[in-house]
Amino acid sequence: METKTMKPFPDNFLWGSSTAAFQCEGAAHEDGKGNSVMDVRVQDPSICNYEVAADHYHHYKEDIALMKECGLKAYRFSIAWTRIFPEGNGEVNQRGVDFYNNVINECIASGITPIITLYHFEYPQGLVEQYGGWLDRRSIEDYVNYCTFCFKTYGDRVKYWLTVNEQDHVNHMPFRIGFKSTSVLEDEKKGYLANHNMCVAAAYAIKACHEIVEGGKIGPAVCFDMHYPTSNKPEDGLAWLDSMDLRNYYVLDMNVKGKYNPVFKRYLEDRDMMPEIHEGDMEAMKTNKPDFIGFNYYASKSISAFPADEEHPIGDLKIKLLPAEEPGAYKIVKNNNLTATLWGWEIDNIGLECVSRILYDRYELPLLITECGFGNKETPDENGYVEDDDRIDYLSKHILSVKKAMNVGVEFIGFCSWSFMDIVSGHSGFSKRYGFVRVNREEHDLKDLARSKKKSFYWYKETIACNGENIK
Ligand code: BGP
Repeated sequence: METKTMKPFPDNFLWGSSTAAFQCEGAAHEDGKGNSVMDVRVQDPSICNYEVAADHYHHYKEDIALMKECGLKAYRFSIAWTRIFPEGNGEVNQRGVDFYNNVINECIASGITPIITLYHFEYPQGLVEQYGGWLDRRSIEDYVNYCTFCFKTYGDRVKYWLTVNEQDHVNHMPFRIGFKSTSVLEDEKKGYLANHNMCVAAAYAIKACHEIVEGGKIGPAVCFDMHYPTSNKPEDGLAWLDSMDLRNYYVLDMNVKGKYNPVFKRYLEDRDMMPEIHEGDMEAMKTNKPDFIGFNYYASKSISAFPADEEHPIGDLKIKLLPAEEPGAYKIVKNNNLTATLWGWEIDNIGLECVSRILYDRYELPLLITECGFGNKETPDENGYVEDDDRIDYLSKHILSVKKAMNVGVEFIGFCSWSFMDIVSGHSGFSKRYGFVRVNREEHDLKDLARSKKKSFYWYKETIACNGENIK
């Protein structure tokens, strides 16, 4: 809806930026850190691993000084669980504890609100080896113990917490849960068991946060792409409803409403993937709701009907990374109305406005955008300067969509871009860059890891300084 006037961003809006430990820290085997599933992941040799990353572990002071110079109000980062508990449980590693104390203190001294993700893909390999990790109920207790330790140790200074990053993506990627893929159907079944255990664990972590952290606020950080029906054919509309239930709502419905939405439940039962629900599980979710919804937004998807037939029977999941199409449910098709990044992610800021309204309507909780950004290949000039106009264009349009959603009543806590400096991409190594700050390294050549400000750094600084007045 258009309005004659536009509401400004509130004064306490958290202008932020994000990273994740395994993608930025490096020092993968330093100071007592244990292995996570990301460390032992078998990598495509053409892209870099996480050993050095952006070397934030050794550059954190410099990086936070740059955040201060940019005027960031918030820095969202994750704790690498295995720096604190190298095996996932048991002995605490004090050097890991100290590192995050230093990062938090540096943020606070710089006037930056820390927002901590407790679990961003880096599941302890030790727990996988001890009992199969998320596939076992013991994972619930170990996660809650780890979170409780973090709340007690850092909760005097950290008031914003995120339970699990992109749970949907973890569920569908066996390597992120720590098991070897067998058949897609078996993988999916395990993924939904892990999903259930994660939801129970998150509920008890929320409880612990509320009990331990004075004034603490905690929520999930889901991935929530906008989905549209490809056409006005009723079949596409129905497929869109299915994709929203099966891919977008199911985690949040468990987190916020304490229930399996009916379509998701029927889907799991019909495909023989329904996990066992123990007494008290759903009650724990229902009574320990998040305080806000954190979500990552990058792109939208166009959804078409995909009726099952002899050639494509129900359950014929062919796509291994993420089941992007499933006979009898839906498929994802190219949206000819949108342009895309070099990696095919369709750029759609209006989708962010739609998602914001959908989430706020359905869950009635304030929103925090935990990731939003533009990945690109970049060539700097001789001073390390990058003219990343595409990134500025992407971000200013997406922030405008936040402003428009806010203008019609959606409540936001803040906006965290992905990512503050260049870090290792989740799937595409160091050649896919997202930062406001360039890190001087290539895929396999570490160079000097020097930091240099890109054009977008100055643009974000100006945006924060005028509290988004320049976003029109
Ligand atoms: C999200 C993850 C991030 C980050 C981002 C960009 O899914 O939470 O960790 O990687 O996507 O993805 P990529 O790095 O693959 O471009």
